[in-house]
Amino acid sequence: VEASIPEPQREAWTKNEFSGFKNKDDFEREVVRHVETTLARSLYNCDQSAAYSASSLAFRDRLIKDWNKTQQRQTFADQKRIYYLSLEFLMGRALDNAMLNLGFKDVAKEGLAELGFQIEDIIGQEHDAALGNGGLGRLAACFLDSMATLNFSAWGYGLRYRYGIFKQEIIDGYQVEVPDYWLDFNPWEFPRHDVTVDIQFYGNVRKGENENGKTVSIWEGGETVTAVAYDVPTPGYDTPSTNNLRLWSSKAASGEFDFQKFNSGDYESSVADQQRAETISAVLYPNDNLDRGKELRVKQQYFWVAASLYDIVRRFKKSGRSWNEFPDQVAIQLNDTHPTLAIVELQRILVDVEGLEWDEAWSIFGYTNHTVLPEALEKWPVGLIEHLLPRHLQIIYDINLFFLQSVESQFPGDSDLLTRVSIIEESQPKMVRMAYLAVVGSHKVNGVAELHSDLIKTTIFKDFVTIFGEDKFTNVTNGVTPRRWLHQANPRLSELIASKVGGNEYLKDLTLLNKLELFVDDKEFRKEWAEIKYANKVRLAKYIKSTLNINVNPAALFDVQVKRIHEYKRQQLNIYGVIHRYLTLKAMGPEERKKQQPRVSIFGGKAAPGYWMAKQIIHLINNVGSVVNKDPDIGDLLKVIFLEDYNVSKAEMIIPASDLSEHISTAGTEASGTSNMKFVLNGGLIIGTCDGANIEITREIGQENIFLFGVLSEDVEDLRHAHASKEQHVIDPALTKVFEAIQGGMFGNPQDFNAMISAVRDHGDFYLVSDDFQSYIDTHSSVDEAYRNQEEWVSMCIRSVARMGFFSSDRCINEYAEGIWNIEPLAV
Ligand code: OX2
Repeated sequence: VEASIPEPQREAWTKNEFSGFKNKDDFEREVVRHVETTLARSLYNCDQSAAYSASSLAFRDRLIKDWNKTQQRQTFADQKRIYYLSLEFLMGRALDNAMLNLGFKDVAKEGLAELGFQIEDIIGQEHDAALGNGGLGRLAACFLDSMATLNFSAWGYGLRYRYGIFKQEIIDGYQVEVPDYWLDFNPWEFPRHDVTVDIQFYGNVRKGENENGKTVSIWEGGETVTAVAYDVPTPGYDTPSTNNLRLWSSKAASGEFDFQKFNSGDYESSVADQQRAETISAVLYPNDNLDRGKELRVKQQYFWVAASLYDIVRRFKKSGRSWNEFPDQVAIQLNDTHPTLAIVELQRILVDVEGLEWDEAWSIFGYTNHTVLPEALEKWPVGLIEHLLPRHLQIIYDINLFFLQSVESQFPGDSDLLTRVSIIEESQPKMVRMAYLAVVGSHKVNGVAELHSDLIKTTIFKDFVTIFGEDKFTNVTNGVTPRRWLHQANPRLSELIASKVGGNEYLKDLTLLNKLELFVDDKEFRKEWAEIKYANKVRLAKYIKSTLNINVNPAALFDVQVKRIHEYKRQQLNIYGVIHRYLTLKAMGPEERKKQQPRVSIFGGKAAPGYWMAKQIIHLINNVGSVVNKDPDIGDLLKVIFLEDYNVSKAEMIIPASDLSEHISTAGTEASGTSNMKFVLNGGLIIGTCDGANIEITREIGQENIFLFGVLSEDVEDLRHAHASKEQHVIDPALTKVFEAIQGGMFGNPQDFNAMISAVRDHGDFYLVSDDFQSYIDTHSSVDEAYRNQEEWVSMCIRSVARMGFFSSDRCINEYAEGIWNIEPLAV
């Protein structure tokens, strides 16, 4: 149907075009209008929450204008688009970001002040969009910011979870999970009730004729669920480009609400059908780096992937091009294996629906791997896929057959190799190995930091390097957006930097930070730098006081570890180090104690609800805090803080307040890490292992500016073997003292921590906590030493920031665009 307005009537449109506010007065008018009409309130009834809603709507109106124009421009240019498929987008708050990216924060600040509000209070009203677990989801959000800023025609596709990551409460030292219902009022999304896709599940496959009379496989589904699009405009910084993040929500297909049942009085079961459909997009799985193989999770994956592909194909077909141009128009990036079924679904569309030949091999998919941890690699039981997606299982078998045939012809007679690389694992029950399917179905596979990209080639994908060659495997080291993680989170530092490096241009070309090197010895500059860090610490100290009622001294060294709680990330190593510090202080005389460097050890992070050991770690941290924090011998020398419900908006407050942050995973386990980059960018130093992106950070900033410790990844295997072969593992003497203190009941019921201690002492110390303990505490002593010399410390921080240009997510996107997507930005 032709839906556009005919030429003669267009004038009426253009002369009435809405252009959004351009100055303070306009902004105020828009806010008042939204308060009075959209929200149906008045100046007698306008609280901070209403002011937030109205301000957001005023900005949303502007965004959607830019969004519309961007979409028109992209349609008109008809160039290749990149589609970023991610089950997680950890966006955080949108208002502050929109204000800054559009360059209207000052206008909004003044306008809100005239209307009787402080901008910080209004920004603080917003509920985080928390549709992700941790680094993987936040990376996707940083990438959206960079793709828009760099003017790429890019779409994000994800799921619109009704419940994002749970809210964490700490009760009596234990984590308690509370549902995160965040959609009550969300001004940042546009429901597109006209953009829907019906998705099938279950059913049967038979042979039949397609529309062109060709014999094909026909899948007749047993259940249909409708996907409804919700669009979230994502603005670039200092550009009119505003891209789209399309999130799918599930609802019962119109035919599915059974009026028959309803009318015959079986109201309950007709509603139950509806609820079953809505369950698909109801909740984000709260596991980070862990695969649990639940049926509902595959249902989510297929639902999202099928809806997205339908949309992508629909858009392509509208351009009227022939299928052989598809790879020139479409690039799809798979964020981990979660969207791997897209490979299979596209094959189904092309062969079964479009009637094309199987062999049209297209280089459309790129696959990003984020982990080598075996427990995180997705595998689905063959029976489950067969039941849920019968045609897809056939296609997976076909893909595997053709692949194994080519391996066999390349390496005749190597049946061990065939077993090793088969997409189907011959176990009981048989499993589909999603990572292998992703490798076979993609033209490029990338890791997320150099060490990690090397490791995938020598461990999980070793055989595939032999088969496909080195070129298929590449590295794109992660990055972060300096807009959110410096400009927004740390406005004063961002302003100070801008005053030295030639204005805000550096936010679009982060390598310009290197101009700061010239000012390292500038006394006045160093002073301002230190003042800003101090002010950020004061702000965090106030927050700690208001939430936990604990006084911390902002002059103490703030030592921060905030990330998901995981044994491989080793928060246990940190807390054992804290206990060691406490015991050492206790053993000192008052005079000696006075000479020690005061510290605040700050922890934050969620444990997956089913991850018992991680929950024990949280419990121990809290118990240690409750003993240490009220010990009069210790006072300000040591405080232990656990910040509840770590999320993106809290990260924006915590990261700028850190002196030292901990990135202390067992070597070879953290694929990259991205908060390490954020901390350094905000003028904090790192204590870390030679793991993930720490290695490249060291290379960039210089090893004299980072505190590295611990075993190297190449030694990990041998150490683990050595532990396993011993009867009882000999543990580090300092760590033994820590264990004795815990077992003596110093931090509550020792039973609670038996499993943690046992993991080290009796179960092979898989994460090498004991091996690294001595070097960890020695390195912390070096930190204390270095922190005493504040002048030198601040110089180290400035030098580090000056050398962080490499870690912008803009650099990542340019690397993906050139090396994987083969796509150019669109001129604006
Ligand atoms: C995370 C990785 O653990 C982290 O190291 C990395 O920085 C981040 O992804 C972004 O690449 N789930 N989360 C991750 O991997 C998986 C799987």
